[in-house]
Amino acid sequence: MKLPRSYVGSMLIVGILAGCGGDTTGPDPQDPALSSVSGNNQSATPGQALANPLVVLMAQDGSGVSGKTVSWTVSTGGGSVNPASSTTDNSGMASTQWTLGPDAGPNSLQASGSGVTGSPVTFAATGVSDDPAPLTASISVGDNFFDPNSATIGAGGTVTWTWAGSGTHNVTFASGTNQGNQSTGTFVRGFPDVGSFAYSCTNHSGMTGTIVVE
Ligand SMILES: [Cu+2]
Repeated sequence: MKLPRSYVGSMLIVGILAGCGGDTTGPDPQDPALSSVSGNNQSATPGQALANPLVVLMAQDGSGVSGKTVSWTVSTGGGSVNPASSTTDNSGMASTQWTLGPDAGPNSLQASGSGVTGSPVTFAATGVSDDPAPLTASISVGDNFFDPNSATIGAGGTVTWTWAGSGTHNVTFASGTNQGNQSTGTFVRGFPDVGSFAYSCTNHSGMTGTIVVE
């Protein structure tokens, strides 16, 4: 859109006058400004603390401002912060630790200060549920190794070993059901209890494996 020259000129004058102190509603341009430094967009298990702290910077004319209070308030997700209020250090930085709420999904938080521009600063984080361990695992019995030699299952799950090599091997635990020597076929064992269960083929030194039950 092309505006008449006289209109543009008058708008410029209005703008300059407004910049000279006519505006009393917003923060003054010379006020310190709050901005995000690090910690945004992390994820963690619901109910757990994020790995890294949230950090904001209070700056004025390019320099950090110390001794300013920053308030940290959880907006959504139902988590918590510690501390809920912190004071900027000599470099103008303030930080807190954010523990996410109990459910998977988005969480948000605001860092705010009074009499500063850029406030509040919004942080986001995501609660991500741990994948439950699978209830089955398959292990190949080779010559002379178990592949994989470590497997993780949920309590109550089962593991199936399948003889894939040409030699004769067994699956021997310290206790519970074992499989004697064979050169073909399978062996299935259930694991009702949490723990780490080592086993071996007693025919071959170093032919060992572990079942981890979570
Ligand atoms: Cu063996």
